[in-house]
Amino acid sequence: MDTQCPFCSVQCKMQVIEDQGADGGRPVYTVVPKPNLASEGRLCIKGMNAYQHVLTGERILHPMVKKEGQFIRISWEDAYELMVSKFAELRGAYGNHTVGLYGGGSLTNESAYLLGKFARVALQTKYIDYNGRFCMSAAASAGVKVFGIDRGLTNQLSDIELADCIILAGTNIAECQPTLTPYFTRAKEKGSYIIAIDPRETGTTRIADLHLRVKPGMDATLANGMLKVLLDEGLIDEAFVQQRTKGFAELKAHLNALDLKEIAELTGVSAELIRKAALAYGKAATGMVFTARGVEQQTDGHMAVRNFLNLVLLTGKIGKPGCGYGAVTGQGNGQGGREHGQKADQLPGYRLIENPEDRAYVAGVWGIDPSELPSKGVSAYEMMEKVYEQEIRALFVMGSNPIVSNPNANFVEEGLKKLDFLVVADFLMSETAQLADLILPVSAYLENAGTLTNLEGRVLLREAGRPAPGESKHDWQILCDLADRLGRGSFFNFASVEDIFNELRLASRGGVADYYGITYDRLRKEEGVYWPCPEPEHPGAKRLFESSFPLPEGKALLTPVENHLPKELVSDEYPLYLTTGRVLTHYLTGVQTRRSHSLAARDVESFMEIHPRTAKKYRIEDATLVKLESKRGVIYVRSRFSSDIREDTVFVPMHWGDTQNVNKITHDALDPTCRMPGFKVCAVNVSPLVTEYA
Ligand SMILES: Nc1nc2c(c(=O)[nH]1)N[C@H]1C(S)=C(S)[C@@H](COP(=O)(O)OP(=O)(O)OC[C@H]3O[C@@H](n4cnc5c(=O)[nH]c(N)nc54)[C@H](O)[C@@H]3O)O[C@H]1N2
Ligand SMILES: Nc1nc2c(c(=O)[nH]1)N[C@H]1C(S)=C(S)[C@@H](COP(=O)(O)OP(=O)(O)OC[C@H]3O[C@@H](n4cnc5c(=O)[nH]c(N)nc54)[C@H](O)[C@@H]3O)O[C@H]1N2
Ligand code: SF4
Ligand SMILES: [Mo]
Repeated sequence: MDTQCPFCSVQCKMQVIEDQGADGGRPVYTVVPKPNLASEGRLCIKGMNAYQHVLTGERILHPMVKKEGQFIRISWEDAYELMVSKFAELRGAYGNHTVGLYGGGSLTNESAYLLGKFARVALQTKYIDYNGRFCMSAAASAGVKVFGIDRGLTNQLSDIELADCIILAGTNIAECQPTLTPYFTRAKEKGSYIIAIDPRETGTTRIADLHLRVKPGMDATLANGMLKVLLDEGLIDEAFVQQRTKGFAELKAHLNALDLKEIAELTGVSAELIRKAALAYGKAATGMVFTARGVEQQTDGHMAVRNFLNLVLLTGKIGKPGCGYGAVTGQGNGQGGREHGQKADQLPGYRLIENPEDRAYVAGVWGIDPSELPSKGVSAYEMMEKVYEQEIRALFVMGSNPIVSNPNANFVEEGLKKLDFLVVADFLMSETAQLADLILPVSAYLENAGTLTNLEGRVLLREAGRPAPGESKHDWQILCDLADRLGRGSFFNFASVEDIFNELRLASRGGVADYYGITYDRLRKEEGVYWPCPEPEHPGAKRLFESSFPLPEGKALLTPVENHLPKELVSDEYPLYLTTGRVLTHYLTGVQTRRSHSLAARDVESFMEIHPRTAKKYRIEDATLVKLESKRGVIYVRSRFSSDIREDTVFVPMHWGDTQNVNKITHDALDPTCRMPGFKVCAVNVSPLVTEYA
């Protein structure tokens, strides 16, 4: 089976080979990495074992309805009938917007596109959003504002080794996009100076020459410090700033008024180290800046990213070899999944649902009147608030596990339990599926063909390696079947994924994320195609912004960014900062990787990373169970000592549910611009679970 890894945004190509076991025993699987431009033939441990959760049992193989607390097998016809009648009943009583849709960044472009169309055309609800809101919304919205376009990497991966200085801010590439690590080690071998910004030591900070152990949530302020040094030391690319940007005067006035000592205090990084980092980047002839969720999953994530983009622009380090910016996209189709309409405010091709021209264009492609298109809805967590308030009474989840991945998870769970009707389309029994009234079995990556757009903005075709097992169906098939039963079948008349892609090409044509020139034929012949690609003859855009930005006058936007404190600060009652994130072996809410025996064996439960000195203060021993508590709830995890984490901060990964679901304690404040939750900082207290042995 030729396929792509279902997990992160690198989308490593691989082959899974099935051999019949001896004497009719269990089949044996071998995984072989396949050369391709991004992973260069590497696979990480998750990719190597990604066949396990899909091929070895535990798959949901037929639709199931919940009766008296038990799931009972039903036919597809009965499942569809139930959905149609429930939706009709609720829409009749409460209006179209009582049904919400919740998508995900693992869906193919075709399924994500269809989900957006299904919401607007088949159900005519404004309530649709997806898990990528928690992932890419800060960087995406910053990219759109500052550059006029949001594409993860502004240049190719091969530019990394041409960069003399690299800033890795809140990104743990070594554990989260491991097959990309050699790009950075090669850069280092060529003399590149690498700066990592992270409150804790990780596989990535270990590669770095300089590690700034920033206080959680203080990245915007730290970037202000670096900008100030650049300005004071005359390390600004004046010509670039004048010709290619706007807003310098305001930014300069703002930076002049800042005090580096105060910044050092606020960020927990000494003025000396801030200077060192700024001088290294400012003096380098070429350089790249990367941000990921450490900077972005903050209540000022949008502005924090913009401040790192200020660094890029002031030094003119973009649009040429060895220079650029990368928002390191997370999910397998985190990039494509945010372009074609499963976001509350969006239509395909990165068009906007509130823009009359965009509405008219897409309505034309879909063959409806623009007035039939609903307006914009709300972001993912805000949908959960609407669920709680019972403004949304039916929810259809496709490709997410929201009770584990949303902040303030106890509240979210309470809300989902109030729903009149919860439908989950999944191939595994996630924590959210367990709450469902109806479960629809879907195909997994080995079975479902389609395109995915990797972190570079390169569209890749994933072919199906085997038929969908049992009665499971592809996500897109379910949407077409349902649309038909809802009386909207004529708008969803697709026989194959390629048919859907061809409509997506048209719907995106002329938009920011223009896929028109990309065809399945090309994708089979070439190793993927970069967007924007407006014509079939167009080679695809490998490096963006070489001569201008897609904004008025072709200029990028510089903006002053205020120093910003996290929404929740430590107190006597909650004296430590909690930050959250990932480990190498598990993926997101762990639904898939916890079901892979090789991966589960490496990290079988959650943990709390804590500095030994802090642990001593709270009477915590290494490798013992602890209770972590915030204003929202409590979880129980095992301690893990690390002298590499800040003493005022503890870290817990996000890959476990139930009593180890870290989102039971994270808080729900959102970034005012992009509605990203502040997953990366809240205040907690910790205590040993067992204080005395009998
Ligand atoms: N192994 C693995 N790989 C994955 C995933 C996975 O679940 N597991 N998920 C994929 C997805 S969807 C995503 S979005 C990406 C995420 O990729 P990353 O963003 O790289 O991963 P995280 O671990 O969430 O956060 C990165 C780092 O930010 C640090 N951090 C925490 N708070 C702060 C802060 O206030 N400031 C700064 N500067 N840093 C801070 C954390 O210590 C962590 O090391 O990974 C993708 N790849
Ligand atoms: N505290 C904290 N919380 C976080 C984060 C953090 O750093 N800290 N990170 C956030 C980020 S960046 C992200 S991306 C979210 C992710 O959060 P979730 O969306 O909850 O992520 P997954 O665990 O990938 O859940 C995906 C579900 O969809 C199923 N699935 C996979 N592929 C398909 C498919 O093709 N079709 C269908 N129908 N189902 C499929 C899987 O089996 C799984 O049950 O979590 C966010 N939550
Ligand atoms: S998890 Fe990411 S880096 Fe690892 S094999 Fe899969 S796509 Fe590649
Ligand atoms: Mo993500």
